[in-house]
Amino acid sequence: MQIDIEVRKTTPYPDQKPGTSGLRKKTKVFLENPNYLENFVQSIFDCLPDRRGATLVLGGDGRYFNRPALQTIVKMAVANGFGTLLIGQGGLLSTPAASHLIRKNQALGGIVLSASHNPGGPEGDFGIKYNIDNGGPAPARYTEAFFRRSREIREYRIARMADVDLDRIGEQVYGETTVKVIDPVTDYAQLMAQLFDFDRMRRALTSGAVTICFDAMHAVTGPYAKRILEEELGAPPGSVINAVPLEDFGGGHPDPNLTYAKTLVEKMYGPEAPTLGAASDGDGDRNMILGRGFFVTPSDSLALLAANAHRVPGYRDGLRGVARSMPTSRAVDRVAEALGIPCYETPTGWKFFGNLLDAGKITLCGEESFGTGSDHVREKDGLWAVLFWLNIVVATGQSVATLVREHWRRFGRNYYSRHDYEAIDRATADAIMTHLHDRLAELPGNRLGKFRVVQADDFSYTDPVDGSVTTGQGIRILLEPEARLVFRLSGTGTEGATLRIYIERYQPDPARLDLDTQAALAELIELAETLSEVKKRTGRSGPTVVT
Ligand code: VG1
Ligand code: CO
Repeated sequence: MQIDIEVRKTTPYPDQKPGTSGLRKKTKVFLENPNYLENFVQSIFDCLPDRRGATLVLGGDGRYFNRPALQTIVKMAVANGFGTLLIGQGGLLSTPAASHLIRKNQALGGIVLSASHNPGGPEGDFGIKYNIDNGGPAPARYTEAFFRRSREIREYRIARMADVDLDRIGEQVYGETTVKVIDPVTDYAQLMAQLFDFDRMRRALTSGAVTICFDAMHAVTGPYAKRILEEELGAPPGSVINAVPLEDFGGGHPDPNLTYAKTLVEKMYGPEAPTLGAASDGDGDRNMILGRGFFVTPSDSLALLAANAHRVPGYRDGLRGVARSMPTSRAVDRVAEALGIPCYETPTGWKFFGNLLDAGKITLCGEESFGTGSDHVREKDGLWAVLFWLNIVVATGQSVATLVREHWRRFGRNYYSRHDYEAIDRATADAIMTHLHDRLAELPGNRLGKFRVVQADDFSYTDPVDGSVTTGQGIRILLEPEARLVFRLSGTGTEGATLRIYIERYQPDPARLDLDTQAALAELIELAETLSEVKKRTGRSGPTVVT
């Protein structure tokens, strides 16, 4: 079939700068600005000289505008000479599944449509991110090139063709391009079966020795969790809740935390709580882990997975190393020390783990923002983390709470909390960061309450693999006795600016492992507020979100 290619004129936008995880904007920005999507997609394609004949993976989290946006991208990919397009049925692919498909099919890359945990719909958010051939988020050298291109773009290419049938599995040929609609779950489920002890997990779940509740929050992980937990591992029907992906996430906020995963949290703190409770976000890369009446912080989760990895078939041979983003608590550092393996500290965002994983320097990595992953893909992976926990629970026969408490007894506990001041105005946010910056030089050696400042800096990172340097990644204040304050601005928001304050304190005393987190951190929280003048400068009485 001969396909007509149209070259259409366009005018550039000044604001298509990818943030921590792709280009994320209000859905309206995509809907109301002519060619907003087309410009960015063509900018990506223009920066990929090898695209002719190459394979591109396409999918999204199913939010509002996912389908029409995919249709446009398919037509543009055809017009730009890609050889094969692999698309998840219904336009769905979780972020980790897309990462796996890119790797498995030696694709040039992939595009995932998602604004992650941000609400969707015409009043919500939409986003687009590009992943490179290792399956991971495009590193800065790519995103900077996309941005540069987007500011000078004058035309884009699109094929004149009917919409593809996104719901029918199979191949459709358009000129030189084969469009393959595939089951979004199968390959991912196979990968999980290679990593975990499915037989043992199946026995525990079908006998009822272990029970689980997984909240898919009406986002992309529903079909994945249904297939793996209920169909393959035999968890009773209904173990996966809110399992149908909806364009508006059922009116919810697909953010797996104590505030938004309400149904699950109520269940886990109620009389009928299952052994393990878990949730994932819009695009399936985040996870929250709960035991009966017990919440596991993401930082502790990473540390515990590292300490117990030898119990899981895929990691039986041990870990080469671990990594965490700078603001993530240092709980995993202690595990690495005990295991005698390196622990790397990277800037926020999964793209910084890619080189370490590719070079075989690390096996596990994670972030405080409910993200955990390993070298099985190049993204954080929500359902993978849940299966990892399930495997550990089944292998040890211990409850989630017992596992965590024993971990604290062995390593000490890193009390940890993040306070977000969301949607403050940009100028105020910048002024707070400048003010903190100005104080960096005078702080070391000073006393702050009962702490002494041992180091204060603006975090910068030199990638140990390619030597690239990333600066301005957040203000760190390291204290003695061991504690830490971190301040940074979010790179995923779509409204004003969000200041994140991360507060951490290490507690080795076995008698003080069961305190309330906010109470245990109260003095440090106050220090952080005084130091940054956040309340005075924003006029707010406190953070909008506490995790
Ligand atoms: C946030 C988190 C960060 C995470 C990023 C993408 O970024 O803090 O750890 O990698 O979201 O997660 P920021 O810049 O707003 O702090 V997701 O699930 O949106 O892909
Ligand atoms: Co996400």
